[in-house]
Amino acid sequence: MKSISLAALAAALLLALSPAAPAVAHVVEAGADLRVTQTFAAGEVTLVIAGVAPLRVSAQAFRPVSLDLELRSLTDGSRSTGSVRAGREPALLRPGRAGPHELRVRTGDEVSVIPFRVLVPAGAWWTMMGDGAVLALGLLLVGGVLANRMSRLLVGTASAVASVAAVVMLLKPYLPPDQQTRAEPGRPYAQGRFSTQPARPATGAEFTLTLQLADGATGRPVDDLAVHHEALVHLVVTSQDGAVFRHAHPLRTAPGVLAVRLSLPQPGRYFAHTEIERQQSGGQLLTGAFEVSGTALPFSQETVVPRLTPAAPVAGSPVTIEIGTEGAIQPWLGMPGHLIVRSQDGAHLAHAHGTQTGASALRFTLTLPDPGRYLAWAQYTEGGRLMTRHFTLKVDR
Ligand SMILES: [Cu+2]
Repeated sequence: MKSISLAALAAALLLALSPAAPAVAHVVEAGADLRVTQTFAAGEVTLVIAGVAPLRVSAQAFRPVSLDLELRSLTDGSRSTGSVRAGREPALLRPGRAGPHELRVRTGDEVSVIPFRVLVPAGAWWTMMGDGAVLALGLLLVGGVLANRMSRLLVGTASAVASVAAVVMLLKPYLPPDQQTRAEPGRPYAQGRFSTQPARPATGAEFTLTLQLADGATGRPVDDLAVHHEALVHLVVTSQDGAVFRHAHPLRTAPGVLAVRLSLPQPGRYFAHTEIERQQSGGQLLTGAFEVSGTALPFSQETVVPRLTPAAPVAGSPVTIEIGTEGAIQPWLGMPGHLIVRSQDGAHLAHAHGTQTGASALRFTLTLPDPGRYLAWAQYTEGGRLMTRHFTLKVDR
């Protein structure tokens, strides 16, 4: 019961101290599992992180994959290790104390480093109370989330709030000290630089696509990415003609550095579009291009004929796009369906979320700004498989 009253006290403090609640609240829901999707060469893996003491880390993947995990405190260097296989029981990791941590995730020779902050280790409220700096920071970070729960507290679900308070942990990249206290409403734009290793990838050969993010004002690495739609970054790679499409979630390998291994079947020019979202800021789209050499390898792309309303879409007004599916859809990246639409010239990329309509259809609504031909890909998970269906859209004036 003591923890409940402390939680209530903390929640009350949080209400007073959380002016930036909406910006924080969209990053992650307290009490909900934290989900971070990343694309390893071994396949797409969604890490699901729950609890704090211990931290329960499980993995979901379309293919069998096993991961070695190392949780490291950046405060005192203490470590906890474990391993997890996709679809199996979670690994249990034990953070030694509150504060910034890194979770290193390794499979094969790839390592991603996910920074986050453990705010309140269970059963250590008195420690927190004694640690003024950590407490103040924790209050600012969890403010929005707990404040949302306050009304629930008032209507009597105190235990729910207490459990939230006891296990609150935000998967929140740690910020350099001078940025921690600056809760500005909008951060400068990030500058993104795409590069490939090797510089000129060949068809069928694995290469690394790297995105380096620098702060538009300071030039320093951008390391305050918020998890949005279950990933730190969403990368879409498309061949200029739209025949080849990849949607990946690069690994954070160092502050401001995101990398993913790809292999592409067709030579020519490719576009890279990346969606990022910085803490306390809006979303941003970064665009790059690169060339692939070599000879074309066989590949195929599944297509679909969508139902459009109106049948002839017009620039500047919404079009509803309905895609038939074969069976029950499972959520992917937190949504039933995703629609990615690129203008022919690669200058415009839109990402819409779909709703399931009936047993076997997905519906998307979006507005395209300019007339022209657009390339579109609908993505959803069906029967444990990720489906990608391509179609084109002609938008009239
Ligand atoms: Cu994505």
